[in-house]
Amino acid sequence: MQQWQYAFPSIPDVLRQNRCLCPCKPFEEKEYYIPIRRTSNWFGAVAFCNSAGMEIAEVLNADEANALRQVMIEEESDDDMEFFWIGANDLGVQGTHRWGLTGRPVTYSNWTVGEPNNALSDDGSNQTERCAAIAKDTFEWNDFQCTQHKKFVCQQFRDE
Ligand SMILES: [Ca+2]
Repeated sequence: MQQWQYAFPSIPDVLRQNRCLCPCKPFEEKEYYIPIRRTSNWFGAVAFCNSAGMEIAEVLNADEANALRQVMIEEESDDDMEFFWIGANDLGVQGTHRWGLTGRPVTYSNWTVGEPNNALSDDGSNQTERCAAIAKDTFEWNDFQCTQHKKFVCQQFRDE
């Protein structure tokens, strides 16, 4: 599995500033893409989507959730337990989830019961879970340590 290595230490600072760095068009039709055979930590996923002219995926309502579900169903995989990074995170203020680099608050969500639990890592690094991923089998969300490597979902607006 090819892994995307990318140092992007400024993202938490950017998120704390709560600025919109991406095209902020929440009501336009968009498409989701899952880069084939590529995994990354959450920061690298953001960077990869941006480098491809896209953004880390936002899921703003039930219609978008259904669209993302279709893309995930079509994604070939041997592991039904896979998770895919999406843009939701609480890197800026713990417990307050926002989308990617747009800073939009997370209003629609589909957290698994008991999530996000902001769990503490067991590797002694003192990291907690600040970045969200969506499950391939249930389409429910869970928060994970942002440094974990997972597949991820980008989005692109159709008129661009
Ligand atoms: Ca969690």
